Amino acid sequence: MKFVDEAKIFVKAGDGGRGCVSFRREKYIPRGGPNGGDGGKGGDVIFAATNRLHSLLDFKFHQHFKAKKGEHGKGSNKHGKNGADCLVYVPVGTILRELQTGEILADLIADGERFVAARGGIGGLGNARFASPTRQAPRYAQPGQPGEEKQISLDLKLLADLGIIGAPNAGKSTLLSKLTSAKPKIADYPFTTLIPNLGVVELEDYHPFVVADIPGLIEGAHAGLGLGMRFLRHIERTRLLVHIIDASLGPEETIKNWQKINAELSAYGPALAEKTQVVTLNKIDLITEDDKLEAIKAAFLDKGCTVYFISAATSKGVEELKEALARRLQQDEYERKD
Ligand SMILES: Nc1nc2c(ncn2[C@@H]2O[C@H](COP(=O)(O)OP(=O)(O)OP(=O)(O)O)[C@@H](O)[C@H]2O)c(=O)[nH]1
Ligand SMILES: [Mg+2]
Repeated sequence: MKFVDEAKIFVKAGDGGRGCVSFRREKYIPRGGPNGGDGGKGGDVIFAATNRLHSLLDFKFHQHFKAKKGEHGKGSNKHGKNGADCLVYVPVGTILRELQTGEILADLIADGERFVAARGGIGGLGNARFASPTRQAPRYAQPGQPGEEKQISLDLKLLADLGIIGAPNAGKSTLLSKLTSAKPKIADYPFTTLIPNLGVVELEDYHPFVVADIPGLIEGAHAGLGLGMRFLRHIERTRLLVHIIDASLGPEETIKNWQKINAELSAYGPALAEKTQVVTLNKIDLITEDDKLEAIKAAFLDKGCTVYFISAATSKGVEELKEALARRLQQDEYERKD
């Protein structure tokens, strides 16, 4: 599947229909009054956010969106029909900006949320509207107004409650597959995940929450190494991060890896560096001596950090972690409401 998170498009709302100039012509009524109807309103271009889309891929192939024109007014006081709106579906999490100025027009964050990006022109009035005692046969009507047009940039930042970060091959996707019903690609080589994966955690007694698994980070990502930091934008809006580290490498390596990734997050900016992290040490099935685990735990405690131990492969510790994450997110929700 291709993943696209940026696009540029052009939108044009429908022009309003022209008002009509017309007069009643009937037998035995030699000089009928004006009866030109009004033009219809042009359609709007409306963006609608949907949970069914997760990428802006469609916009690579389709960049022009036009709503229909309003119909012109007709004789016998018939008004033109309004032009149909043009509905453009985008994934939840899409930010719309005016291309030239960069000004944010809308940030669609809820399923079903809508935004009118370009308004259709109103229809012109027909000559019937201009009749007055002194001007009984007006020979003019209004033109319709043009529909708005804009160049818009679309910028997708996925919305997830929880982001899973870590080095390549640490087990991020395996954890996602154990926490949710998502089926991401899992393999024993770095950069298996090339695009973000999303899943939903459903636990009794807790609100469901969305988890995002992104491609692995490596030292130098801020300078463009590996897949770089291109995908970090998709966890910018999370409330909590799970930082997963392969613990089978021993205490020193584990701490070092953790710090390297944190340095990359800091290079990206404070938004991610300051997010709360749940440090999760994975692959404990590969560690046979208990004292090794203790040493790792102590090393992290030394840094002021409590850790979770899991084996994403065997599921050991995964249920406990899942519940802890659900609890923290719920707590965070309550604190926000206070
Ligand atoms: N022994 C063991 N292997 C694991 C565990 N978790 C994941 N693995 C293996 O580690 C390899 C990498 O797992 P992934 O889940 O693809 O890792 P990732 O962090 O998503 O990797 P990228 O997408 O490349 O960044 C796979 O071969 C997994 O089967 C674990 O708890 N124990
Ligand atoms: Mg992966």
